[in-house]
Amino acid sequence: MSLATIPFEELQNLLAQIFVRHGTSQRVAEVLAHNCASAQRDGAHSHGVFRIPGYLSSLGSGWVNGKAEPVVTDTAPSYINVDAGGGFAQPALAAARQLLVDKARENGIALLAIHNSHHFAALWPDVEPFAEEGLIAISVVNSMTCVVPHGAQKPLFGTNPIAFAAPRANGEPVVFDMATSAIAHGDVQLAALAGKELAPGTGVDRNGNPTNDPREVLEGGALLTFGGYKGSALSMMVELLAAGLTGGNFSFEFDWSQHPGAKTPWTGQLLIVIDPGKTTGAAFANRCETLVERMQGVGQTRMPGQNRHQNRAKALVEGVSLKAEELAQLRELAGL
Ligand code: NDP
Ligand code: PYC
Repeated sequence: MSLATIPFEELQNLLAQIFVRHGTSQRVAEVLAHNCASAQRDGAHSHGVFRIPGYLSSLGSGWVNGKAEPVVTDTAPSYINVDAGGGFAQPALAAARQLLVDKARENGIALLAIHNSHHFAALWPDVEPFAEEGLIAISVVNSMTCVVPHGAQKPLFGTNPIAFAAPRANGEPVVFDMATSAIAHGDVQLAALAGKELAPGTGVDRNGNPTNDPREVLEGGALLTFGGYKGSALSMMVELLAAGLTGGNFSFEFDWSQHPGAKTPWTGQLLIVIDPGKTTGAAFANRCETLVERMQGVGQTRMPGQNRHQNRAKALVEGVSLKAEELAQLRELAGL
């Protein structure tokens, strides 16, 4: 396998061209391209350019509206609702973002509830920028039924990630972003492509028997939650906040079987943004720094988000790395 590199801006433009060519508006294309190129740049490969064929097949199937115009409703001093119009969640967030920040700064906390939306990406790009401007952000999104609730016999939950970002005085923001399934569905697909086994305790086959074979998980099997009943409770919480509260679909509530090629879960997303400037305690970013230093002091050498930030720093100097065949395929999809 030979690798290629491409400058971040160039990758972003290439992806935007592809999205427009496959049915999105320019605005939606730019938001999705930035998100996907950022994931590739940061080495978050399960949601980098690997996702492009899935985006395109969903767009081509008519399942997702690539030209949707989100409708933002200023519901209450700390509450915003957005109807994403059957389009992607990230343009819906972008449409409401400034109002969300203004409300968080005004009131100390603000909530953005997005429904009628498709989220096919990593979640950290949705929260990290808030921390870069001194705010704390938490987001949850539900996906598609492929995870068995703890102790149950059949899948019901989605892979349902939780992302958190907080500003830190002397370093990159503290960010984590994790599926509540034992492994993200995207990583199962990557493992299947690479012919790799899954870790024990990750998934079951179509008969509910434990399997380490990613193909058995993908072909009628399912995933387990991480951490047994604890991850299962968190996954339930994600369903309730991302779908139950926002007006979006639970992971089991949409039926894409009549849309061959549909890949993007039609669900909901919740974001909560907090202005730590309202605290009566010491400056939050300093408190965050203290905690990180103490964690490192007791031996934690790898912080969540650290790998991504290291990959990003490298990519900004050397270019974003991807497989040469992927780059060729992207150029073809862009009509170049
Ligand atoms: P990982 O298990 O790879 O990582 C989870 C978090 O733990 C990351 O913040 C990661 O930081 C951190 N981490 C990893 N290893 C260590 C370590 N040894 N020590 C300390 N921290 C560590 O992610 P998942 O597989 O759970 O999720 C992958 C992606 O899939 C996420 O971006 C998620 O949003 C996305 N996803 C999207 C869905 C959707 O519906 N849109 C559904 C499910 C998942 P780092 O980033 O630096 O590696
Ligand atoms: O990796 O689990 C996943 C996923 C679901 C939807 C988008 N990514």
